[in-house]
Amino acid sequence: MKSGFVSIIGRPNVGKSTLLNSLTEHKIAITSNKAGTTRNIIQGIYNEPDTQIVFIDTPGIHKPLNKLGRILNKQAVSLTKDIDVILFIVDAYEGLGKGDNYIMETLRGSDIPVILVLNKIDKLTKEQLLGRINDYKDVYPFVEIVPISAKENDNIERLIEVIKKYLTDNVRYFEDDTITTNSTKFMISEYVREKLLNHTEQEIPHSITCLTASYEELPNIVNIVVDVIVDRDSLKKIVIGKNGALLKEVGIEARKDIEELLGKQVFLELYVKTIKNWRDKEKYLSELGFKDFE
Ligand SMILES: Nc1nc2c(ncn2[C@@H]2O[C@H](COP(=O)(O)OP(=O)(O)OP(=O)(O)O)[C@@H](O)[C@H]2O)c(=O)[nH]1
Ligand SMILES: [Mg+2]
Repeated sequence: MKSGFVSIIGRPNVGKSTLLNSLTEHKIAITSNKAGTTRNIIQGIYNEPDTQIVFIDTPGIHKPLNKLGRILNKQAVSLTKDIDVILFIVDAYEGLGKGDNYIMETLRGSDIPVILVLNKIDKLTKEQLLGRINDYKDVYPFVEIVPISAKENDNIERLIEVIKKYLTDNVRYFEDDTITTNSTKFMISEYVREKLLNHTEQEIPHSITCLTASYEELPNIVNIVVDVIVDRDSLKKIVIGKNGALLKEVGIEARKDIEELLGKQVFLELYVKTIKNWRDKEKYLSELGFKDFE
């Protein structure tokens, strides 16, 4: 038996959450083409008869603009400690830049093995990929370099084999059928937020947060209410859409994912509410589950 904790860190939008889902073969974390999608620590568990790996997806490390951003950075950086291996994931298409250098600076001095994961190789030629490996290989003492495409499931099995070499425990932490430690209520609110991210542009997605307000399981159906919280009244109209069209579409799409998760029919209601500047208010941040731990 081999087991251990592995954290996935990197700049926003490099594909950390896509990788978590691909490693675990479940939709545990939501993903989108907008930087700043993940806002919480998300654990996904990989099980094999003789191996258990707890993968920890983190918010992208970036220059914080508000209190929420500072909390997210702190959470992500805290997960570079007390774990067995770090997967430092980069966007191989974009290549090495300030953001990656900043993260490597925070890793420097740590004795935890760091595996460089070059993602999005589906967008590169072989020659370009070799060039990228050269750019990164000497800037940090990576224990391994593994090119992958998280989206196309390319080289994921190889990545798991490489990770196994660095696992140090020999206990099974969770039952075999546990896929995440995040609560069902949290996952439901995230699925709704993912659909809203897909249907909104620019600053709007970042101004939205979701909270499962009620969850009632009946024999044949689960009744669920999710509050969609925006940080100013003017956004309410946009999120609801013309004659409620946007919210309706979000509801239909989210319900499909939730039904798949629960394996049951779902009745989903969405309510849009305003909490002014929630991203800067300690009180709401902690109510919404964003804890500033030190
Ligand atoms: N072409 C390509 N796109 C990818 C790949 N992996 C992820 N993406 C896309 O990159 C975007 C960001 O993916 P996420 O998984 O949400 O990125 P993240 O690093 O978790 O982002 P944050 O949570 O914002 O830090 C999405 O549009 C993904 O579909 C890949 O291997 N190839
Ligand atoms: Mg993410």
